[in-house]
Amino acid sequence: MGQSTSFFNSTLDKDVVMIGLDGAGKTTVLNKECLNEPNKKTIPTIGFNVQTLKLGNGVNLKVWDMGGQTKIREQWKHCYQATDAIIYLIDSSDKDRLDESLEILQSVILDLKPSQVTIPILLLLNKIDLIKEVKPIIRKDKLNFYHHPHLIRTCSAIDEKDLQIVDGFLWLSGQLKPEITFKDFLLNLFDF
Ligand SMILES: Nc1nc2c(ncn2[C@@H]2O[C@H](COP(=O)(O)OP(=O)(O)OP(=O)(O)O)[C@@H](O)[C@H]2O)c(=O)[nH]1
Ligand SMILES: [Mg+2]
Repeated sequence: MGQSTSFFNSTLDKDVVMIGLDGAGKTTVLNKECLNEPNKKTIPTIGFNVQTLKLGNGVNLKVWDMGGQTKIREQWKHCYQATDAIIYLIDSSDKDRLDESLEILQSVILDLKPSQVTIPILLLLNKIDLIKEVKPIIRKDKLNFYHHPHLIRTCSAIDEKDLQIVDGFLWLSGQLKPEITFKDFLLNLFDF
């Protein structure tokens, strides 16, 4: 009995790489969700920051916040080709770089390893507080997620009341939690 409790209560650690163009708000998201400090001042990330988010639902997300400046983007590949999930941030108020940002996301999706064909992707359209009129900015012909489960959310990382981001993180953790099959249940019950 004790064993089955620990079997079903065991916590998984999963890697999540957070990428997007410089200034999209990645570090602000990390500060908001992992440190509970949405208003903490940020500086451009050189390299990466990492924090573990414990959601209390059996999956701990180790979130790798990568710098988005052009030079640093060369380093993304080493991380996204080894990750369990991707969070991609877009600054929705930066209309001039929207196409560039979508093209980069598309190239990342196409560059994932065959073993990653179904890793989940959370697309956060950030800085929604700076937009007067919320219109759909992602056209289906501009972005193909192929077989990746994906969720698109609009959000504001500086807004303490914004629940869209945590909702996205919960969705990711749900995607990363293995389904417990009846066979697993029986094997655990009889201690195989
Ligand atoms: N108005 C508004 N500003 C935001 C939001 N999210 C982030 N910012 C601001 O945008 C600026 C850049 O945010 P960062 O979190 O440093 O961006 P980043 O994606 O980590 O940038 P790099 O580290 O250079 O890749 C900061 O001044 C943030 O306060 C948001 O939702 N709304
Ligand atoms: Mg940063």
